[in-house]
Amino acid sequence: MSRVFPEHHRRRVESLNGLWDFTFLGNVTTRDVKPAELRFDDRMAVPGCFDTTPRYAGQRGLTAYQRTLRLTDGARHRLRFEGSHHITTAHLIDRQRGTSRQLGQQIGGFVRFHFDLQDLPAGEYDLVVLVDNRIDPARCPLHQAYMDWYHHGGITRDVELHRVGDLWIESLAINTLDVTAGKFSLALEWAADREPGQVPLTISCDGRPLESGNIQLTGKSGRIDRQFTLPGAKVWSPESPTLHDLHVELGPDDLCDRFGLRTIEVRGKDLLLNGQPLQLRGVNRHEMHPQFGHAQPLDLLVQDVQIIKDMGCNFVRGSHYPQDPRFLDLCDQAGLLVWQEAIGWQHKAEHLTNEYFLSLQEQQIRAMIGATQNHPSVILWGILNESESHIPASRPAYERLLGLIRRLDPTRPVTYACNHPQDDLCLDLCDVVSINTYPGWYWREIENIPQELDAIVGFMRDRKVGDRPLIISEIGAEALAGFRDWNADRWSEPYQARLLETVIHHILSHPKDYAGLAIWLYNDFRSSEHVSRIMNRARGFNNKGLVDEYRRPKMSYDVVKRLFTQS
Ligand code: ADA
Repeated sequence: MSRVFPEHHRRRVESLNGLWDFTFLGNVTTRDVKPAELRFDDRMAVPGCFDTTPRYAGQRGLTAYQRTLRLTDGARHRLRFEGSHHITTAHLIDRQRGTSRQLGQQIGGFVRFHFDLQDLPAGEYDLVVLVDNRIDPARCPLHQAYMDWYHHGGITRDVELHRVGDLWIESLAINTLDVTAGKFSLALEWAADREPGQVPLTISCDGRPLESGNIQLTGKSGRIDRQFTLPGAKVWSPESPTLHDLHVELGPDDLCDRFGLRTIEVRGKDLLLNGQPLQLRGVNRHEMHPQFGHAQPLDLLVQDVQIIKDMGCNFVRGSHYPQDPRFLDLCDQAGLLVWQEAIGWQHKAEHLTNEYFLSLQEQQIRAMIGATQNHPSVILWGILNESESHIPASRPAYERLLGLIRRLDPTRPVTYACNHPQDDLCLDLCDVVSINTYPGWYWREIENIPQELDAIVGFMRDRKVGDRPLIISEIGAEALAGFRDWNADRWSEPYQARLLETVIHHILSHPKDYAGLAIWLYNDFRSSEHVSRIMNRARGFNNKGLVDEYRRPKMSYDVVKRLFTQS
């Protein structure tokens, strides 16, 4: 299940998770592969990362996955992937008739995509999915070798076969209009293979009907807008994360989603949740694990949410790509606020002025918002971590991408994490200013941290964005788990704990200057194999986690917990 609850009661959905046939093809060009002639010599788990299994650990190349697909009738079906890395090309083979067709290609991981199966007779097919985890800046500039995380390969999230028929729900957006009155809006987009005419529409919330009747649908696609009030409904907040179950039935199709009644807005330097000022206390989180890579089992997600909550956090920044929708489901339930970010890391102006790169970014943003916009936990959208926003030529990219987010979802503030506040040229395009900074680690000493942080507040004034909320979106130090000695210097657990104590004291005692803090970071993770990273990263890992890669706590864990929970 790609969510923690069933999304459909009426639409037939088959999970394609399981053990697929597999072969590692290596350094082969995708277009040279004849999918119907492939020989499979291994088996692989879906979802999963083939390159975390001992046999293929650390390998890069083209791979092929195969399984049988049964279509019970000739209706339109939709093959839905929640995430696959990094270039995914799907083919459908009809061995009886000796035909093969390419269904489509997806560039970039961490987001949902689908391929539709149309005009196919009922029967048994072979689905062959070519998955390429090579770093290929020309074809897939979203995944670059220099980035500070290991780019795992494989079909990493759930795969489902949906029978969508000839009228289906494309998307559903639910937004709070009035928190106290319990008023919300719903925008449903539908599509059809032929004009549907009159069809039944039923909308219910928490099992209670809100609307039931017939609706006239004209054309082959359209949108249905509604507003409803839930009298006496409880507001969603970190302290009381009340969720509502919405179920829409339209003709033969249906869709369930959950939502929470809450608002998020910016007023001056404050971030307001349900009208109340909020100080974010949290961590950055990478979807990484030595055994599972980016493919996160549900029990790992449950553990992560438990641990993050245990530390007294109310906030998680999903660095540096969209987090698994099931993680967001768990955050919705636990009342954890989330910064959901489109993939990006230290892109140069060369990328930010490149049309292909920007069109891929747009695709990623659309997919991210489309799949995760109803999560009440998501309070911020972010883009392009630490990219060249100080170069004049980059500004149009920021205008375009932040503008797209605002058009798709005007209800949430937008931001990007900047690591050069002194000369940034795009901060005025953000609702929330977010700064990554590493005093006491990459430069100067722990004693200088308060002064360095205050300098950021000064830079914001200089750049004329001093009137907006400021989040310190990364700050931290490496600590090798288990390394403690009397010097207590850099790389040791006590050094990290002392550095974070200084940071937290300063930020929590200046709530008017800092709307939030996201410590870098929750979990240790494997960095990229690129030599520039390995030379700066002991074990080839980024060790700035409060817990190690297996989620075992370091000394800093207790410090953060004490400081985040005491006030
Ligand atoms: C940057 C970057 C992070 C990580 C961090 C570090 O701020 O955004 O992804 O690489 O530095 O550990 O140095």
